[in-house]
Amino acid sequence: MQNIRNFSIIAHIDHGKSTLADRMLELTGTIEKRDMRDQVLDSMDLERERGITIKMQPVRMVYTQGRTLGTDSQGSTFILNLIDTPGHIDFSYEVSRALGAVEGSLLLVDATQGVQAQTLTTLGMARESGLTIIPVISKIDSPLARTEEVAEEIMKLLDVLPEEIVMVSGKTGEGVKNLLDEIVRRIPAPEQKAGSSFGSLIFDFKYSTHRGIIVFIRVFSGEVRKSDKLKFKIAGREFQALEVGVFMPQEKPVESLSAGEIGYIVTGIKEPGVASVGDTVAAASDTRPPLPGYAVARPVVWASVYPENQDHFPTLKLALSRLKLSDSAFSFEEESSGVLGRGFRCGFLGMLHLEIITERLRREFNLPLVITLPSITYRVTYKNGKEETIYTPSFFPEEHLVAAVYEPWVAATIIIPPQYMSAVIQLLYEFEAELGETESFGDARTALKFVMPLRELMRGFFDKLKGATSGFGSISYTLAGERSADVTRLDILIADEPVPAFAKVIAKRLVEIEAESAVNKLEDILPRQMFTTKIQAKALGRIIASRTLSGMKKDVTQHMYGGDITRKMKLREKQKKGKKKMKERGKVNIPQEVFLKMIRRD
Ligand SMILES: Nc1nc2c(ncn2[C@@H]2O[C@H](COP(=O)(O)OP(=O)(O)OP(=O)(O)O)[C@@H](O)[C@H]2O)c(=O)[nH]1
Ligand SMILES: [Mg+2]
Repeated sequence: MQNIRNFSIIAHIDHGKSTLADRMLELTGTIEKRDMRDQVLDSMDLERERGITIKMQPVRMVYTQGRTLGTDSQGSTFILNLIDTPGHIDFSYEVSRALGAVEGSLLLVDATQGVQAQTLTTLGMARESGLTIIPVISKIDSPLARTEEVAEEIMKLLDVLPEEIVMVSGKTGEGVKNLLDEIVRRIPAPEQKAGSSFGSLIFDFKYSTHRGIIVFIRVFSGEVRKSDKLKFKIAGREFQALEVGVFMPQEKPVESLSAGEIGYIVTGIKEPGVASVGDTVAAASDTRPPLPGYAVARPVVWASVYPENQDHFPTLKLALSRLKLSDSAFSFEEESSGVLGRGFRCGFLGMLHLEIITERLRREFNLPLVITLPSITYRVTYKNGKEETIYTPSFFPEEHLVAAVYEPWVAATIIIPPQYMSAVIQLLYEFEAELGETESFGDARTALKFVMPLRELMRGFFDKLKGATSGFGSISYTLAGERSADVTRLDILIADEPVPAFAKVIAKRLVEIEAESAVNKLEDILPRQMFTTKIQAKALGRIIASRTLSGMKKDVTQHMYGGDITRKMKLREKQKKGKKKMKERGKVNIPQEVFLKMIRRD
C-alpha cells in the first residue's frame, strides 16, 4: 500500500486535464505509442466529437522513479491510479465521486486562461474531501501563456509558495515527469480502514449486455478475488464476483484487488436499480456499517420524454434505465399527460447534460420521441390551499387558480478580467441578479458574487456572459433557496391546438418577447404542412404573437397534360376535401428534430 498513489485531475473546462493524462499514460508506458491519440481517455463518441470530457475515467499506471530523486525512494516502483474528470459544471457530480476514491488532486490552471469559476468550485470540493492538492499550471508551452501572473493568482487562491506550483505542458510533455515525482512525494499513500474483511466504495458503474453491471470501486479494506461472495450493503443484494480487474484504461482482469486499490468487479446482475454510486460492496459476511456514500445528485432542469408511438413506452423505459446505468446524475420518473400519453419526466444537472442525454437517446436507442421544452421546478400554492411542485410547463396551472408561486434561486460566482466589469453588471441587471461582493486575484481576475433566479440563469445566461466578456468570463453556481416568482405559462398553438411539448413557464415581464421569439423560431424550423398552418403563442388568456405557415401547394394534376379539364377539376376537388379532413383532425406533423431544435438556444 505504501507504493500506491490515488489522485484525480480537476480543473475548469478545457484547461488540459485529458491532454496531461495522455502524457502520463505515455511516460509510464501504460499506452503504447501506436495506440495513442489525443485525449485518449475521452472514449465516448460524443466526447471526441465535442472535445470535452463527460464521464470520469480511471486508469492505472505503473511508474518507476528516475535518478533525480532523494536516495531512499530512488528507483522505487509505484502504482498510480489516476481519475480524469470533466471540467464542465454540468458534470461536476462525476468530479465529486472521483474525489471520494482518491487521496489527492492535481488542480490544473491553464497558463493562458488563469483561475476560472470551476477552478474555485473543484478546489472547494477537493478541500471538502480533505484531499492533498497539488497546484499545477498547464499549457506553459503556449505563446499566450501568462505563467507568472497565473502563478500569482494560484498563490493568492491556495496560499502556497511559488515553488509548490508545478509547471507542465501536456502538449510537449515538459514537466510531466517532475509532476509524477511530486505526486509520489506529496500525495499520501492510502491507509487501510479498520477491519480486515473486504470493503469498497462504488464510485461509478457501467452496464454490459453480457456481463451485467460492472461496478467501479475503491477498496478501503481487505481484498477481493474472483468468485468471492459479496454484497451491496445498502441495496442488500448478494452476488458472486465474476471477475475483478483494473483499468489499463480498458478493463484487465487481475487475481485480486486489495486495500488502497482502484478497480472493477463484474457482478453479473442485469436488472437496473441494484447498483448505486456511494453504496458499499463488501464481503457477504461483513457486518460493519456501509462506508459514507455520496450526496444524491440534485437535478436543476427537467424535460419530459414521450414515445411518439405509445407502443414504444416499455422500450423507452428500458432505454432510460440503461442510460442511468452509465450516468448516475441522470434521473427519471413516470409521468402521463392527456395529449402525449405515458412518458417520463427526466432530471438533468444543466442544459449541456440534457443535450448530451437526449443526443445519446437518439443515437443509442433510435426511438421517435416527443421532448418537452426544458424547465426548472416551480412550487405552486393554490387558492384552495393545495400545494404542488410543477416540473412540466404544460401542467402549470391557469392564472386564476394560483395563490403564489415559488422558484429556486442560485448563488453564483463569475470570474472575469476587470475591464468587462461594467458590461457584466449591465447583463446581471437584465437577468434579475442581486449583486454581492467582489474579490480580485492578482491584477487580471475579478470574482463577482451574486444571486439570481435559476429561471434567468437557464434563459441563455451562459452564452450572454461569454458574449459580453469576449469568452473570458466563467461562471459556477449552486442552488440557494427559493423566492416568490412572478411567472405565467406560455402556450404554443399550432393549427389551433396547444402543443404541450412547447409550453413554457416565463417571467410575466417577458411575455411579449418570449412569445415573439417562440413563434419566430417555430416558423423557421417547423416543416411546411399540407395546409396553411397558424402558429400562435398564448399567455394570460390572450394570443400574444402569431405567424402563418403557408401550406405546400402540391398540384395533383401536374402529371396530367392535355386531356380532360373536368378530370383535373375532379382531382383538385378531391385534394381540397383531403386537406379539409386533415385540418379537422389537426394532424400537424412535428418531427423529432423540431423538438430537439426547440430545446437548443440560439
Ligand atoms: N498549447 C497547449 N494546448 C493544450 C495543452 N493541453 C491541452 N491543450 C489544448 O487545450 C484543449 C483542451 O484540452 P483537454 O485536454 O481536452 O482539456 P480538458 O481539461 O480535459 O477538458 P474537459 O475535460 O472538457 O474539461 C485542447 O484543444 C488541447 O489541444 C498544452 O499543454 N499546450
Ligand atoms: Mg478532459
